[in-house]
Amino acid sequence: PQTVREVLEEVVPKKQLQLKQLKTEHGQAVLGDVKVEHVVGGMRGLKAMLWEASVLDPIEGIRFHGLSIADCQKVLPAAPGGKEIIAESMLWLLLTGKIPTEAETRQLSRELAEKGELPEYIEKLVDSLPSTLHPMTQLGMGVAALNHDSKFQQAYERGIKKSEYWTYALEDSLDLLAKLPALAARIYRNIYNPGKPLPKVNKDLDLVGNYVNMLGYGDNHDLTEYLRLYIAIHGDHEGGNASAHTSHLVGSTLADPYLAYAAGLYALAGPLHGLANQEVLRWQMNMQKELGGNITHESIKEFLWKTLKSGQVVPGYGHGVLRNPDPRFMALQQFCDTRPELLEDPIVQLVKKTYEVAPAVLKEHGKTKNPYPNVDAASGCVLYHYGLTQFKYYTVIFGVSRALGCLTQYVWSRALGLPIERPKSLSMDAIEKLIKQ
Ligand code: AMX
Repeated sequence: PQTVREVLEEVVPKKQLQLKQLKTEHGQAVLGDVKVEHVVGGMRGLKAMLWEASVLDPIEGIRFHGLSIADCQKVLPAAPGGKEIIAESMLWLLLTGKIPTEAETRQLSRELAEKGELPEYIEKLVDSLPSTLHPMTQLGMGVAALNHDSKFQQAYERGIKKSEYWTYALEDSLDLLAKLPALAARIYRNIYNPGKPLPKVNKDLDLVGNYVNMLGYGDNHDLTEYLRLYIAIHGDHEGGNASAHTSHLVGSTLADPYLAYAAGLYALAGPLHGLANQEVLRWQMNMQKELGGNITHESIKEFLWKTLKSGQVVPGYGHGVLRNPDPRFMALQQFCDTRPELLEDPIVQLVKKTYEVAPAVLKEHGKTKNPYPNVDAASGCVLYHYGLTQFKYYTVIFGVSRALGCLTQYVWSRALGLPIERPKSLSMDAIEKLIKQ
């Protein structure tokens, strides 16, 4: 089997050539207009970023190097004894555009497990934080502090050539990914099970297998499989979403991968983005409490209107790009559909029933451009069913996953020698002046 480095050594020169040709032959080609509504409207729909690993179609949803989630479920290797895609096979696809063999996937799992223990100073740092500090804040702090050992930063200080950046970026990215389960699990342990011993990283397990084991649910095969799927499909959602874009911007300054990804995590921690993950379940449980035994389409509809009329958004619905139900939502629902014990769970049922009602209500409400569920509508209820009931922690799991995409692009941005990001901003007066010209 080849290593991921060897495959990248082959792929990088081809992509470098492709970019060179794009710049020299088509540098002046027009991809769209910049309108005032773009400048004042969060740049929605503006084609202004290069992002290699995935492209999002508004109707079809995400494709990773051209592969849909269903394609990935068919071709990407699973863990021994499992069926779902694992983080390592998704990472390999995102990084290289190629499908790893089973042996290559296992080799990558072992490499990550061998690098998986946390340095002592990180353990001390995380253990010193108050358990009342939000787990996402803690995760970002731990990730940023891991840059103490950044190979990219050390090499930059030594004075390496630009063409070598990506190799150090890759080493940091693999080191960081390897340590994320131990970091995220330690935060969970400290907040929710203080004093409970943490297992060591098991060299024979895949990344998510180890994560679930360190969270304390290692004997729950179904939860492990769910989190494998969850972490693989949350990994990348093209470049313009807030976490990916933030990490890309910070990386473009040549801040190391740890700092770039920590920055992305803090974008993910906003309620309109990854924190919707925790908000959905809180909202659905309030709904459950308020409706009591009276859970009907009509009563859910009333609850939805109550949320909307109070000026709040319906968490888990709407999207900046998608205009259809999110295929990640559908994949997580399919996971439930094959497991009767999940289908019998009241909170899983409530999420399903809400989906039967919410799009029509949101259409009638008439504001959101996408009345359909995004991935966050589905993800929490299954975690809750399996006993992972602390929903303040849910965005951390999303954060562990998003490293796959953010770090992939960090490596590619350095391999392609992309410049520091510096778009032009305008004041309202300056916009008016331009319009008059
Ligand atoms: N409930 C109520 N109103 C909504 C809505 C929802 N779920 N989604 C959008 N709207 C409203 C917006 O607030 C906006 O109202 P305004 O004109 O008064 O400001 C209007 O509809 C138009 O918004 P849009 O163009 O359809 O969406 P957007 O691109 O500006 O924002 C998103 C996208 C996801 C932030 C928004 O749909 C939202 O707030 N959803 C709920 C939170 C959520 O689920 N976030 C997770 C997204 C996925 C992820 O990143 N993890």
